Amino acid sequence: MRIGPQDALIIVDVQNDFLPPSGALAVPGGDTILPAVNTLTNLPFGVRVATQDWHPADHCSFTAQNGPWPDHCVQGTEGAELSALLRTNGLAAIMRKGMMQPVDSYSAFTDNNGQNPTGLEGYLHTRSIKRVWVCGLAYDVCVADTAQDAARLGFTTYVVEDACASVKTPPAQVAERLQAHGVTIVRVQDMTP
Ligand code: VGL
Ligand code: ZN
Repeated sequence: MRIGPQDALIIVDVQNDFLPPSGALAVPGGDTILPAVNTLTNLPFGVRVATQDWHPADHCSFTAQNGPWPDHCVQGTEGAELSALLRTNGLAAIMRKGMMQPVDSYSAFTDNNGQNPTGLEGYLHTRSIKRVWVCGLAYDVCVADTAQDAARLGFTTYVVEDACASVKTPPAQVAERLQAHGVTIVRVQDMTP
């Protein structure tokens, strides 16, 4: 598959708090995907964007608020920064999400109740993007929801599975769910000439 001007790369939440060994919500094997993600950034995408989970300190997803996750990616902290190992030079935009205290946002496109679009859809349309390629962390949470939304919004959608790592669901199970929504699962080697 040849990548060109109508292809967008979405790099999801490659942030210190999601990376072993010291991240607050470290995704097992999350650090091992960085070379694959960096390889993808070198391909001739029309648009490359990253997302950044960016929570207020009292966010509803945190255990102190009876949410499912430990404190992570608090706005302005080191843990919320994109990994220093991620190649960011080619990124056109960094889309922050999960900023509103009462609602979480796994997808790069909207929050978890399907309200409050981030504007990424319009941005990609304005840039004539037809196909979206998603990678990053965590495969079973924010990558999956981003890919599912991209497909629902009419983009031809791919997940690059060896450039993703899951927090708990086995990758094969995530792939099955995504394929049922029209997402195609590929590997980095399928995209490099
Ligand atoms: C994520 C859990 C909580 C993710 C974000 O980036 O997949 N997971 N917040
Ligand atoms: Zn989060």
